[in-house]
Amino acid sequence: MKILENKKALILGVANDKSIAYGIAKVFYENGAILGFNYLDERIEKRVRPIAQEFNSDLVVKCDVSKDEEIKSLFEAVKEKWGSVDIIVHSIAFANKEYLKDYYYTVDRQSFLQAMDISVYSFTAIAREFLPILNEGASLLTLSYYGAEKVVYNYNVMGVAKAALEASVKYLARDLGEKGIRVNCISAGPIKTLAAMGISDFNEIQKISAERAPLKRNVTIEEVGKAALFLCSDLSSGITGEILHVDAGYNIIG
Ligand code: N5H
Repeated sequence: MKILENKKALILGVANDKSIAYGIAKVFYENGAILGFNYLDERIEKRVRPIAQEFNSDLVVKCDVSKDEEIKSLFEAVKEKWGSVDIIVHSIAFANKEYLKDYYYTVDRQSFLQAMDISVYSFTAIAREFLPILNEGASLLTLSYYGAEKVVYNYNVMGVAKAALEASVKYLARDLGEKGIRVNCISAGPIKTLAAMGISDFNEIQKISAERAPLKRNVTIEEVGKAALFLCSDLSSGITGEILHVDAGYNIIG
């Protein structure tokens, strides 16, 4: 019997096979999970459909998490197909690229709210929407980054958003604990994903992280996937509200 045998896992935020969500999906699939995916628009759909096929999934639904009605229609599609859910992975974030450089304070109201809406509020909105069909022992997982805890140059509004996301993990863990639902977060080291592409100095940040980290390297999406397997399975039944660093140890260095 595999660790996630017969568990229904909704994976939100696969953009391509470099995505952290892809690494998580792969490990979950290898461990027996039944998978479902979302996509933002037609451009992403073209990449997600073949990935869903690779993992034998027939649940692929359009969902732009900034729209209440699309969260609702995702819920309806999942309810219709599966009836209930065991795992939801939220690997979604967005911030206007304009403000991922220079000074944090330059951010305008609209860009601040958009980063908070897509990167923070969506996790809470999804938790609430899916609550009626979450099985006893269900797990919710989201992704963060060290810039939530300490100032990382250029991370700016995303750092503020991730700090709020990590706080919401703890509040959700309290809210849903009495229902036997766990809520956790992985704080991953820098990984070259589509979202990270085009970010100025990304290669430099990866280089510095690898030099400073105890393991002297960066982490892979498969390693994040393995930690996600732990946090979303019975192996971690006593853990909730946790922010688990999967960063080759980078965060412990002063
Ligand atoms: C210190 C750093 C580097 C600077 C900041 C990077 C922030 C990245 C996160 C956000 C989510 C990136 C983002 O929204 C980019 C968009 O403005 C433009 N890109 C897109 O629209 C692409 C096509 C789509 C796929 O992106 C999204 N988001 O939908 C942090 C790095 C060292 C670590 C890192 C990269 C952290 C992180 O949060 O991802």
